[in-house]
This record gives sequence, structure tokens and C-alpha cells, in this order.
Amino acid sequence: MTPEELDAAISKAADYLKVARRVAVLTGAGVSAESGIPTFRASDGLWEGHRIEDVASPDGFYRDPKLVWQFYGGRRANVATAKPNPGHLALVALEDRWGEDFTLVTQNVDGLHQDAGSRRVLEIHGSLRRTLCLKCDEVQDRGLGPLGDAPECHCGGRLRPDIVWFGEGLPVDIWEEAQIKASECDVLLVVGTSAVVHPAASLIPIARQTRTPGAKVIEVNMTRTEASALADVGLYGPSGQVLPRLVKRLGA
Ligand code: BJW
Ligand code: ZN
Repeated sequence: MTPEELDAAISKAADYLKVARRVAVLTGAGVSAESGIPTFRASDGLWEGHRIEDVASPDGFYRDPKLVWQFYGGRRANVATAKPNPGHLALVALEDRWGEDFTLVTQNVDGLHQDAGSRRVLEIHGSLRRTLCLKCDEVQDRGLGPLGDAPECHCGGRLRPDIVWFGEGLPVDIWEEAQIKASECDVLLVVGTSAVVHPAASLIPIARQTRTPGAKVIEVNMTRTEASALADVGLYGPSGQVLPRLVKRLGA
């Protein structure tokens, strides 16, 4: 995309937003890339030679819980030193403008949207900061400090990260609300996601098709993705640069 094309696309996206009553956003790993958090599918979907599906699945955890906790220990330590970037902050500015009519649905588990100041956040894939006890089901916020590679609950049960792994259902209430917000919005911003993981990616057709006319879809990404064919406008560049420009164009 040339600078002129990007500028025209930002204007078009701002025009859609200006007349929108309700706005929803779907974010993925790309929005945190400029904070130094690697995306999933950048390095062939591998972590130290292991397939992501093997360290982020119930089978992987039962096979080798220590390996899985080492993976999450590294992720938690990385996020502990990360700061929200201008893309996260631009989404806070949009929330300030739309208030209750704004919802941010995130696939990210890093909590950087909340660190930036976003309040209406639906974490559909869980959080790196929480643990879930396999014995008593208690969910605890443990922050981002080290937990070791075999953490236990106060009840003696084994803990796992409170993250939605491959093959697991999304948290029912949160997922239902995300679908409602997508079906009700006038604009859906899709930021920094490859849109290959379901059911998260189905929020895009839900936004477009539930009502007539459907929502306008604005994609913000480095490249075209699975979502691009459904987007009314694509803003191809780093979200930490593109989103602040969009906010500025809006006069938010
Ligand atoms: C930038 C940028 C910059 C870079 N600026 N942009 C076939 C069809 C449909 C579904 C399936 C299927 N086969 C299997 C499934 C199911 C599976 C699935 O979707 N698999 C696909 C991979 C095919 N889904 C599931 O298993 C889900 N559960 C489920 O289906 O349950 C069924 C069920 C129902 C009822 C009861 C029981 C079961 C669960 C999915 C959970 C996903 N979890 C993960 C791992 C968590 C681990 C962890 O975080 O620790 O969540 S997968 C991983 O992918 C993570 C992410 O949230 C998710 C999405 O990835 P994301 O965010 O899009 O990242 P990337 O890396 O893919 O893309 C980054 C993008 O950023 C790129 O486009 C870059 O260009 C861009 N970018 N820099 C802007 N600066
Ligand atoms: Zn317990």
C-alpha cells in the first residue's frame, strides 16, 4: 500500500466511524507486536522447536506439564517487562469517545489493553496472569511473577494457566457477549489478527451478516489476511502507527 493509498483508506475508515453508533474491536497478537511480544504465526508457529499446538493444548499439558509451564513462564516474564504501545492507547481513545457503545474483544492473553486503560475488554482466550486449579476449579489472579514449573493451589491441586487451549471451548458468558456486541455494532475494527483461529474469527461474518445493513469492517494489519475478503477497508501498516492516525483523523 502506498502512503497515498493508506491515507485515503484512513479517511474512508474515519468516515465509517464518524457515523457509527456502536463500535466493536477484535484484536490479536499483532497489536502487541510493537510492545515486543512475538506473534504466534511469525516463527513458523514454533516455540523452542515445539509446535504451539503441543504446548497450548490439554493433551500437551497432560503429557508434559513442566514443559508447558516453562513455555508460560517465559511468556509471563516477557509480558512483565512489556508496555502498551500507541496502538493500545489509540483504542483507549476510541473507548473514551464511544463509552458504553464500545467493546474491545481480544484474543490476547497479555493484559496490555487493560494496562493501557481499556475497560470494556472481553478476553475470549483467557489471561496469562490467572491460574486455574484442576482440583477445586478456583481461578486466581497471580500477576506476572515467577510461578516455577509445577505450581500448586492452596488445596494441593495442580494449577494450569487460565488460557483457552486448542480444542477447548471459550468462556461461555464472555463468548456470548462478544457475539452480541459483534452482531450489534455498526463498525468492527479487526486489528493484528491472522483471523485463522475459530471461533474468534467468526465474529467478522457475525458483524457483517447478522443485521441488514451489516457492520462495516475495518482491517488493520501489516498484510492481508483471512479477514481481508470481508473487510470494507484495509489499513495495511503497523497498528502502533495506523491506529493513532485514524484517531487523529476522527478528531477523537
Ligand atoms: C501486525 C503487526 C503490527 C504483526 N501491526 N498487525 C478448522 C476450521 C475451524 C476451526 C478449527 C479447525 N481445526 C481446528 C479448529 C479449532 C481451533 C482452530 O481454530 N484452529 C485453527 C488454527 C485452524 N480452535 C480451537 O481449538 C478453539 N476451540 C474450539 O474450537 O473449541 C471447540 C469446542 C467447542 C465446545 C466445547 C469444546 C470444544 C480454541 C482456540 C484457542 C486458541 N488459543 C490460542 C493459544 C493460546 C495459547 C497462549 O496464548 O498461550 O490463542 S491459539 C493462538 O492463536 C492464540 C491467539 O489468541 C490465537 C489467534 O492468533 P492471532 O492473535 O491472530 O495471532 P497470529 O500470530 O496468528 O497473527 C498475528 C497477526 O498480526 C498477523 O496477521 C500479522 O500480520 C499481524 N501483525 N505485527 C498490525 N505491528
Ligand atoms: Zn485448588
